[in-house]
Amino acid sequence: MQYLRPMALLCGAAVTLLSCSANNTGSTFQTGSSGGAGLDASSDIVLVPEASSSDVVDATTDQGNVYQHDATDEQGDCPPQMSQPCASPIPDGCAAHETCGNGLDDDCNGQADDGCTCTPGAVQACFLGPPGHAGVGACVAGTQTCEGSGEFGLWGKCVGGIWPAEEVCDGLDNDCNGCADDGLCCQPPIMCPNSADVPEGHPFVPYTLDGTQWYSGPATAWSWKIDGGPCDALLGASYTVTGTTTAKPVVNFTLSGDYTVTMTVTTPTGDLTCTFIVHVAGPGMRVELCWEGTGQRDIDLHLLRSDFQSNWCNDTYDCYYMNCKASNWAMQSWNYANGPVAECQGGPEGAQWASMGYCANPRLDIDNIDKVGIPENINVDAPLTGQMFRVMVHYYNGVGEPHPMVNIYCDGHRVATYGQAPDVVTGFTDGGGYGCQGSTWRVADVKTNVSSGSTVCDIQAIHPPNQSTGYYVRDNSADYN
Ligand SMILES: [Ca+2]
Ligand SMILES: [Ca+2]
Ligand SMILES: [Ca+2]
Ligand SMILES: [Ca+2]
Repeated sequence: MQYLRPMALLCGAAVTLLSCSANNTGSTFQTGSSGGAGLDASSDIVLVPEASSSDVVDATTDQGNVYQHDATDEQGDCPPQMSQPCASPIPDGCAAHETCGNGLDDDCNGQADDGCTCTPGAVQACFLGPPGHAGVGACVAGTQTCEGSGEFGLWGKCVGGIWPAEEVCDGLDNDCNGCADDGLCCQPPIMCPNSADVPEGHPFVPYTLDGTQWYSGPATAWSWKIDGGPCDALLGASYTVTGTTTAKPVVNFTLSGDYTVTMTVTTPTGDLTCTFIVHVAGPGMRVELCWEGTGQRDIDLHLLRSDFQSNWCNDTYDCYYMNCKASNWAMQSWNYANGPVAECQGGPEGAQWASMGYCANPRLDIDNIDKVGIPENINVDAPLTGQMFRVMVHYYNGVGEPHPMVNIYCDGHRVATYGQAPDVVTGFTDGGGYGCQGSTWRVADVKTNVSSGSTVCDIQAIHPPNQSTGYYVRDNSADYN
């Protein structure tokens, strides 16, 4: 049950502060525009997650039989043993009503946890398909972010996963009914990988995608497409790839998260495609910042251990561009163990960390001053349990009003996102420069809970004083608060 594990982790992490389920009464929102379509709970419509109303009608037939008919129609001489239907397909498990807080589309209307309230900025694992098929076969959970500017929001679109699809001849269980290539008459020309079997990636560690593991026949061309997380959408791409037209491209990921990889190999008899997820996980807690106008605007990420109660831009306690890089390391010790050099030697200051012999903890891995399409991120590889950290974003230099976005990861899972459209930060207008002058955005407090080597986080957004909603943007203040 690869799907359930991260779900439990995220809910466990969020339950105290992010209100994973505690506030999901949903009563105010159950008549939302997208919910309550009155669909037959036993229909298979979510096999096409973004189904339009016309798709709904088409999909009410039994999918398993549809595939079987397709296969036999195409290949009349198919040996019976090669076109066997799934003996006991996993039931869809659709229910009459949505259940809040589980990230599933219980009522199979094409939206997970629709009508459920949540705390804006919270991120949870989700699945767009019949709940019974979550985590089965090729299916992989995605994530959804809680949207809204009020005290409570609604879950946004579930993205980044792999949903049930029509069964194709590729060695995988594409429709996630428990049987691979069921109902088809085929000898798979390609053996696509299950995402669960794809090795995990790590930031700054070159990652080779080897297409020959999955296709060994004649090929005239290869192409690869990679879709990443929220910052990739804003920046274009936070990773670099070499060899995208070869069988073995090498990816250098800089951020944590789930990356959807689509491989297409052109063969003499047509194109073959595999789609799978590469999970890239940095250890501990990671905070990433991205913004529009990289290259022209310099925006900086700051992280303070809350118990220090230091001002921002304090060169001893605040981890930021001034003191938290290999080239200028001058931090007061946070009493955390250093990380192995492999965790940072592939980064921008990798050679300098390598010469020091370790990756400091915390550290600013990427300080983007004037480069286009590069994020900024701070890592705490091995935080202590019960400790609190405050995240701040400072507009150092530039003109205009950028809309910065912050993502927080714990154990490689994105658990909070602030500033993503439609909930952008406003009033961040003053590129004020040195000493934390100009616009500053106090983003969130993150409390780390560490046990048995795993980190879960309780995260609380910071609002303006005496308010329970909104982003807290200040001007010309380096105060902790
Ligand atoms: Ca639903
Ligand atoms: Ca649900
Ligand atoms: Ca199947
Ligand atoms: Ca298949």
